[in-house]
Amino acid sequence: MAGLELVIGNKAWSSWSLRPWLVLKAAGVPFTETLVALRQPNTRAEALKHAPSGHVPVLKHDGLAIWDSLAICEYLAETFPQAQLWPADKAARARARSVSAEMHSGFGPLRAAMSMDVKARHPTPPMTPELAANIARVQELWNQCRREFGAKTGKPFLFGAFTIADAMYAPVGTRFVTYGVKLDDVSTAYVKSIVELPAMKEWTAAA
Ligand SMILES: N[C@@H](CCC(=O)N[C@@H](CS)C(=O)NCC(=O)O)C(=O)O
Repeated sequence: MAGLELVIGNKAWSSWSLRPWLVLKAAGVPFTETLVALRQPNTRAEALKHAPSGHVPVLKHDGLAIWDSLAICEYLAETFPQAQLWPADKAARARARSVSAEMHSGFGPLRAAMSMDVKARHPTPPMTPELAANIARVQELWNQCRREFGAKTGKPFLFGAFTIADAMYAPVGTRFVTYGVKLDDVSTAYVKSIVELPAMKEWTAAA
């Protein structure tokens, strides 16, 4: 099997790159990184050298280019089944896919008002009704996943052990830290688990 190469954006800002990067770390497989510098005049041209979407992340493996964070995560789950990147239980897996897709396709106001900036600390942005609703919904779904699945396992992540769902929400956790958003107790503990993950620390240190 040819090596894995993940094409990513700057670690400070590229929340979409962070997600599959964490999943590769969770899978424990070696991979190389290629940087496309974001916010440059030639960013799109450089990204287009790797995939036709013109965006990062892109995973290159066995002659394939796979783009879009969630598609990459699904490919990794399929390629490395022993890593259990989705929960083993069918109901938990369905919920993990639901909340991952909800993150991938939604939360526009939160993403716009609080862009990822892992090392920085910024003032909490003005609380529009749309932003407040996004923050409330994230906490609601984290609480539901912890209550119905994760907490029962005695492990700290949404479904117990770290899965793709946690990778999808990791940059939301770091945003809440960066922008000083006050959270309920369950969400505070969950964010702490994300931030203290060795792979998350490694990404942040490299940012
Ligand atoms: N839906 C895509 C979003 C990818 C995306 O927007 N990537 C940003 C970096 S985080 C990017 O490529 N920005 C450069 C550009 O749009 O020129 C995914 O999930 O991977």
